[in-house]
Amino acid sequence: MKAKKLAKLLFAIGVSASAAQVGASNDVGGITPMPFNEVTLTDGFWKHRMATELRVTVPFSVEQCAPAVERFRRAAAFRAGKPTELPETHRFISSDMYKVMEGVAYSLMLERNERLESFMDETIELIAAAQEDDGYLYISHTCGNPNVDEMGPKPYSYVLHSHELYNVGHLYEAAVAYYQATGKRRLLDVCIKNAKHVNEVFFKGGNPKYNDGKPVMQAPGHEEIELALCKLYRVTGDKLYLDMAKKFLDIRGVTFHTDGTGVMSATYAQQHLPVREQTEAVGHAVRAAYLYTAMAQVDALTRLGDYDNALNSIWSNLVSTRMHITGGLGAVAGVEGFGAPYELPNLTAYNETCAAVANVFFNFGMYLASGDAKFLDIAELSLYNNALAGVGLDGNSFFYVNPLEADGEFKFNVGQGGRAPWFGCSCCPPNISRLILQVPGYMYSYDDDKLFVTLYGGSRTTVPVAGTDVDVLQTSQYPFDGNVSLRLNPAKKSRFSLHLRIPTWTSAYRFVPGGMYSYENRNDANVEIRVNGKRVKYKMEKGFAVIDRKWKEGDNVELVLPMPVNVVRCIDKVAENRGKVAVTRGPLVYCAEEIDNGPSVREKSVAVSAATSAEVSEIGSGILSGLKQIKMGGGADAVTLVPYYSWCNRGPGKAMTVWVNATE
Ligand code: FUB
Ligand code: ZN
Repeated sequence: MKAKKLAKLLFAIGVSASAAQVGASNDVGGITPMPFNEVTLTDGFWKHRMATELRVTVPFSVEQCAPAVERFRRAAAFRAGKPTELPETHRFISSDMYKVMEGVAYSLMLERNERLESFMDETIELIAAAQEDDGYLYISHTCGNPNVDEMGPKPYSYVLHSHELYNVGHLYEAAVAYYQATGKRRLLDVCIKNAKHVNEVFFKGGNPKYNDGKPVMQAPGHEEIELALCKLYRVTGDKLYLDMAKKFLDIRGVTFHTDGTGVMSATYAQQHLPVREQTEAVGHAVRAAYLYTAMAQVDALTRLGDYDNALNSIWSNLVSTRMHITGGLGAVAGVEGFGAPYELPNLTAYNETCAAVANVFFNFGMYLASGDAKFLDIAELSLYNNALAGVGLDGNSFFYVNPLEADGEFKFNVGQGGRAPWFGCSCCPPNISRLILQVPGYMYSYDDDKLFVTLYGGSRTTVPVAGTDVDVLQTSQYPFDGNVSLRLNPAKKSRFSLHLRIPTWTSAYRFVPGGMYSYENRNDANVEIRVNGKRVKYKMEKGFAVIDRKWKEGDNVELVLPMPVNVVRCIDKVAENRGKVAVTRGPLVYCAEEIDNGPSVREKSVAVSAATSAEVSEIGSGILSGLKQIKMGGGADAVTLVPYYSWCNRGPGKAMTVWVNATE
């Protein structure tokens, strides 16, 4: 791999140039994404969201971390033998803080902020002081006040539910990000020490303090460390961490099984089969999606393709039987996970924000490994609908669960009654926050003489393609408008192919891959591409329109992705959606809220034919200002719809529905 490409790839996945020089020598196949901090948002949707993210969400999240930071302060004092109250017993509040720290690190790559950097450095010192000399890091056991039912009596004695490795996995991600942002390696060293300790205790044994000196040899109940170890490998170049990631994957479902029900069932933690033999998405959705993300990464890094078949089967199963139209995963509340095929309730849908975030990570990784845009369709679906619904437009109010219907009552005490500033179990807010910060990194990628534009939005970047640097300036109001303009400025005239993603939602019949959600009206509008004003023919390859030519400075490409209002019918097997339709426009799923439609909104009906006369207009004032609403139907059945991601931003959540009764 050329040095420049390797350096960019390393950076994109968590390595600064200096780190790349220090040790990382691993080559990674497939497509290279442009690092998010090398893509400047210039206008439009993401520029706006990013401003709220940096101005509100990141500092707000830091404030919300205070109780988690306090635990570390106490643990540090405890270890130093100073008088202190014991830290509150908690399985994974640390992980929420680590995710906040990861987000802070990303924000520092976008704009320097001394206050945030001080928060990081001070917190890192507390973490380092709370770490045991042998590398162990988990406050409740270190301070001798574990909740034995949740954590076991001793370190690593209840790996199924203790979250010891889940926590440190998030720490590794934060450390890699902070090293990438600042070059400071204090936290990275804490993680290296911890990872080496985990390797000894889990795979070698010998220390009587842990599992009587025998190797624990058990995969953690909550996946996360596997994908984090891939990041640690990439940043250090030390193959130990990749080997550990693969070992944790390969012992899952092999060395340990539970045989209970609910959270004690083997499927709950994806341990019912060796992972390479798994074919269906089962169990806890966040765990599952982190697992699949790690499998894709380990496959890419080892080039063994061990999990290829499993991943493709699981993906097909997911998108054709177990995914809501919003890209939501994990419909069933009790297990925060997948139910039976087609078990996709609306009012009681769980669809945790974290699961949607993980769905983006998983599918973007699958795209990078395969070059197939069908994975981007799912990443985009999940991003613009379920994931974004997880954070309010104000930037500091959140949803944990994301149902597709609401009646104004609290269902799980974590969402439907309204957005919340934070949660007792607050995994979701920092997850959506760290995702938004990385979105510019989902816009462009490249591979030798191919330049891919994968997500549309006002932005600028410089992509190394075909031996030259190509400056790309994109103008677009996507996802509300399907016109995209690209000005290409290669440093020198060069031949390369421009790959423009043509989303599945532009097709005549289908909203997304998977066969569950089809257009009821035929979507006959055609995609058009012009180069310097002239319409061009293009070939389609893996979901991309490919234009192969010699490009020169100032070439202008216009892409038109028509965005009519579409009416979507769900596969009949989903009992809840029979006789109903959903309304979509572009990648956005719309919903009808009580505030626009009255309290009986869930009883309204729309005629499929009303889509052709639907009015699309920009909302002029209020918090939804700038968003496009849809009005369709007439009389008692006139319906006003807003993007699903924007629901419950105008006062507490009342009635809402995505699936509307269909009269035809
Ligand atoms: O267990 C840690 C996190 O809390 C999970 O990822 C979420 O589903 C929630 O249970
Ligand atoms: Zn969550």
